[in-house]
Amino acid sequence: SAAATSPTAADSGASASASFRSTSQYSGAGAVSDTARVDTLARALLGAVHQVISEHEVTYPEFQAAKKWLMDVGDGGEWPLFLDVFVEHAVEEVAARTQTGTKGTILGPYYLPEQVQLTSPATLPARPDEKGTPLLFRGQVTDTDGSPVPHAVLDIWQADEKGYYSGFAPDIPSGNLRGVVTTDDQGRFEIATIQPAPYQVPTDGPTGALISAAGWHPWRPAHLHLLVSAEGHRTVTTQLYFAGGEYLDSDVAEATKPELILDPTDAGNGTREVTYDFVLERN
Ligand code: MBD
Ligand code: FE
Repeated sequence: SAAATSPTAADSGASASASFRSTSQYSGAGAVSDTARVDTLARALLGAVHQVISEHEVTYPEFQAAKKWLMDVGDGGEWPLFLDVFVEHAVEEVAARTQTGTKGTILGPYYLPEQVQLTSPATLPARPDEKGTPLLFRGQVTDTDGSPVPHAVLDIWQADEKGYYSGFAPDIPSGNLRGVVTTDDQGRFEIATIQPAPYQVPTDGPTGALISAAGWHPWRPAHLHLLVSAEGHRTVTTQLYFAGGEYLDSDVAEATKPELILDPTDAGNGTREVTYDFVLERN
């Protein structure tokens, strides 16, 4: 039934929080050790909050409601979800100022390390009855000079045909629609998977409550997540979207970029296929 397979906000929030805490490569506390920097950022952030309160004449009931909401986000384990949906894109845009090659975008809360290692041509792990349009995704990884990057690695993860991620929803086997694919000696890859559905922020938790109270929509367009890496190259964290898909122009996470839109064609047998090449900067 739908009730049995829909992840609750509390379940996916708790899983995303546990995942973030255990993935030290993305949660390095070492980033914040400079007193002057902390002073600058904490002052600026609090100043921005004070400015909003003053400008919009925030009342005591509104302040107390905000306090309760912030506590609920923590209790529900939704900080990774909330911050990746509403804040990460701004951090990524700053990082992008000094990056060339394939455009990056946000990592999001649903990355899991140490997934099954595959060699191109690869098929992502899927249930025997996995729903969704088959998708053949192929391309080549080169460096910014156009030279192939041999044995580059594509760490890929995606939602299923209902918009749910393995590891964050009940009833989906762990590792489903996740894999770490090594390209051939010319950087070429071919990955068989299915087209994901759009992702909906859980509506039963505090993040969903804010979205609904503000009259926004809770959707991200359908996307594939990728970490593309190779020895001696900067890792690209990105997502690929689908031309013509819903919510492309109104992503709640503001993480789409025109360069990241796939336009698969019909391969004739109900399968869709698309080529997308990645460009990595050398370190
Ligand atoms: C997602 O699937 C996602 O990619 C992001 C960035 C935030 C929430 C859910
Ligand atoms: Fe996602």
